[in-house]
Amino acid sequence: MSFVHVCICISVLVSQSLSVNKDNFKSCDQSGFCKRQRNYEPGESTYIALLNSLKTTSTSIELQLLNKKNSVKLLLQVIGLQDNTIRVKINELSPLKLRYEIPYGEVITKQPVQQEIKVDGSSQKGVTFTVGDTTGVISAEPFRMDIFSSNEPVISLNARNLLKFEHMRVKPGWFSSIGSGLKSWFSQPFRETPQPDPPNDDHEAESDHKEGENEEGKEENEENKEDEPKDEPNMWEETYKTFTDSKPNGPTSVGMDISFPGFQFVYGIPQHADSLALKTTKNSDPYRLFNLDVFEYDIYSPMALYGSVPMMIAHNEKKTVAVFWHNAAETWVDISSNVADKVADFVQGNNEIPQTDTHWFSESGIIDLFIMMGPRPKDVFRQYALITGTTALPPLFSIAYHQCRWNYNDEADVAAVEENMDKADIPFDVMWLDIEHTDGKRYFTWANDKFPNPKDMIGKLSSKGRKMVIIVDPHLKKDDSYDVYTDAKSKGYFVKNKDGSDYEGWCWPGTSAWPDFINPDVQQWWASKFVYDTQPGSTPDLFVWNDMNEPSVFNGPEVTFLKDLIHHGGVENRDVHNIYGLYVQKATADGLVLRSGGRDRPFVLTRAFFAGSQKYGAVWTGDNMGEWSHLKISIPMILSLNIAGITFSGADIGGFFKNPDAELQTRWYQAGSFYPFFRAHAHLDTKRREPYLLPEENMKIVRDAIRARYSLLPYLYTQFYLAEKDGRPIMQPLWVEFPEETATFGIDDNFLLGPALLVRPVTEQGATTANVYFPGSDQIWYDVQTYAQFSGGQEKNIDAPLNKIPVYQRGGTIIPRKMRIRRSATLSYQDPFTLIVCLDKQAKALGHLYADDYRSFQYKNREYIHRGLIFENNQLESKNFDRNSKYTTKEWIEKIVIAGFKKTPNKIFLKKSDGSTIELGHSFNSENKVLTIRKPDVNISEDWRITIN
Ligand code: NBV
Repeated sequence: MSFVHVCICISVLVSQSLSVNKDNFKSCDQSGFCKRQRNYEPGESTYIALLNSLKTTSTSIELQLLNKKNSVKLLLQVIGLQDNTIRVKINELSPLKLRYEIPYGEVITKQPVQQEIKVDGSSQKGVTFTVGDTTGVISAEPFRMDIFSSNEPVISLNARNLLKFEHMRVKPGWFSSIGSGLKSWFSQPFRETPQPDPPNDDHEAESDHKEGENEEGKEENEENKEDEPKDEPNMWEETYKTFTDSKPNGPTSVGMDISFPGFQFVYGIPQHADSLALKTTKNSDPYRLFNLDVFEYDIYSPMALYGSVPMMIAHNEKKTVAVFWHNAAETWVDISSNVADKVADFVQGNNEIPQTDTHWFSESGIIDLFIMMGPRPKDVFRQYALITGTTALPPLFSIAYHQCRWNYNDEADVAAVEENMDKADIPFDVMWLDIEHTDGKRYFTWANDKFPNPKDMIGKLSSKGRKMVIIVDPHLKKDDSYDVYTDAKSKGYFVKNKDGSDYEGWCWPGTSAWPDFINPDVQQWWASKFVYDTQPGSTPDLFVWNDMNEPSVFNGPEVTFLKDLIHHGGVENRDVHNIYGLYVQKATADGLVLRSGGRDRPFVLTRAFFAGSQKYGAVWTGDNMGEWSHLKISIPMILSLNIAGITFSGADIGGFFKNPDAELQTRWYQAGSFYPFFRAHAHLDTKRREPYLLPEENMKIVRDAIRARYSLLPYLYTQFYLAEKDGRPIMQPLWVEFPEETATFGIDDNFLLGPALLVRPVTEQGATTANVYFPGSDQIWYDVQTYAQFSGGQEKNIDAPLNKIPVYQRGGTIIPRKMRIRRSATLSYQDPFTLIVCLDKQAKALGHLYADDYRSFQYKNREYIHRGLIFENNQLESKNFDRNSKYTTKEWIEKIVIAGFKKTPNKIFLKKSDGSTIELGHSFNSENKVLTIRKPDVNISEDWRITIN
């Protein structure tokens, strides 16, 4: 198929009925290792733990595991980590070649802090240990591991005996036929791979088997070759369509079952277009994690999409635990609901409890599992954040509204859109340009005929506080007159074919090559391209969007790289496939930081991602469709990303493909105004659909939704600040705040934005009512428009005509807002705040207010304001939450609204930090019980107290 043909197909499909072409993507049956691992039924257990190999340090336990069938040994390491977390690594004891391990740096920033692990006892049956509040049991025969929280089993590894290592070996019959020179070459590790984590303090105890045992291991392999698994198709070479994967290392997959006794609900492992609660895969393929550009993706499907976070949370009314499968190769996860069989028989007897069984398998690498013991959802988020990092505090503009389209055609078009938005009085912060802004899809260039003066164009946006984002994809056009390409080529920076030549494939520019972002030098080189003098047309108000970074290759297998392509250090794409996109975004973000000399926060949107991508910017859910079902599924998709750490995420408002009607657009804007990342986008072939083009009634409703988002930016920004500290999601499933409420476990059409706002977007065509689930039987929820009160612990059908978004503030919370809506968020930096206080049943409320310069890293130098707002005993007080902060601002408080105030107040006084007291004006609405206090006029950095008599 030619490049032109690909493009024609794409545009023909855009106008026809849409659904994914499943033929372009492998099913489990078409993937050799998936089929082998999934069908693996060991019957009796294959592995035993060799208790005489037990080695311990103060923070780790090591044991050898023996495969009884082929005598190959594995090394099990159990490492205690800070904050109730355990790391379990299983690798071949004597691999023929070192298996790939993701280095510390981008996914996991640094070696996690270790914690004491105590071996409580060992017998011929196994070993018991304790880490913090957690106990664990390693049973020897058969090998399994059970983890207990408060004496209840919560996680079992290999309880179903599905641990399976396709150990490195030479093709049967081949090793004996080669000479001794080649044999000894095989005993050398052929690439640099990180070594297992050293124990904290006892280097003596470090394994004595890494070097030198390769030979022994191979002898074992050779000796036991009759016991090797029978050769199955696709073990030593695999063909899919016209593509042959040469598999130079043969079969290398790793797999293991992970059971969650007592848990019926599991969540996470984005990215899939599916419900938030993961489903059993008994009658489908497993959930697949393999970064792919899936054209017109299906919904309610376990198919892989653009990004992968192999992190799963299990939750019940008593506990929340999570696992992170730290492996960047193609991975599949099977899920089934079952009844637990006996747990570690020497610890406790038979007991039948419901459980979710999962089975994980990756094509290569090792088993490196982080077990986060919670016990509450918030603990799990913090524990996961300690490993992979948190979402970096975004600049304020980037959480405001983004206007995007493929494409805004030229400078006049950009100016017209801006003018029309202003005429319609619709705020927006960012104008986006897609691939057509370039000279022939050569990124870092401009189509000079259409964009002759990019700096002036951006300057015009800047004058209204606005920014521009342009797309920079990772495929570089093969063109000897394109300096970015020739520079990378001359430096040897492209991803290589297995024969060492530069890999070439097709993408938007035609024949292209891909910088090898796995290489830190390439990351630096790429970053340097964003420096002002280097990137043409750049200004401090120009930001970046990385698309197609799975990477998407039109003529590649499954529209991506061949698995036997070679990256830096001789690593195959097979090993690192799912982290390529993360490195693209990371290198781009580095570039934006570099260009400002480290002063300004970057903004980079990425399509492909992995665990840890949250550190580098925002993610969106790719090419969705302008259909009601896609609006609906956007909520669980973004929730799933949020609980897996990727909190700064959103979906294309309106849907990328197709032409949504006015009602769908309106409802989508209403929902999208509560996405953490809020951007409208549309395909090249769709009708223009900027919000001012909507029929007037719809336009006004959309404008109100966007303006409401702007008024909430201070709250949202505060949430991002708090989340940067503790990894909490921005958009949250209800069970995160109400972990004991079983009715919330399956809900994914209501969500919380931060802890205080309950949102139930209307996602059904023609609907004029919506079922809202108000969580918390002791809670009061206040309609954010009318302050009407609703009791928690009930589902209620609410009137939701087109102009209504069911949104409620939780009693007991205080939300800072800015009610003066300007053309852009940047213009509101100095504007005053309104505090919305919604009282709980005890007439109390709490909130945070965070402010800084909204754009730079100066907040890391203590230049911020973080106030605690506390209402109790009819007093509202602002306290400094951080004595170390030292920021001054002109922002002040212009109004305070207190909802749920029971009696008519008499007098209201404000006491300031200088000791002065003044009386404040107020009004009280006895019908909806809302007290409005006017003009306290206090600077937000001050201490103050308001007393209501
Ligand atoms: O760059 C063009 C599009 C972009 O608008 C979209 O958001 C990306 O997800 N891109 C995909 C490539 C073409 C898709 C058909």
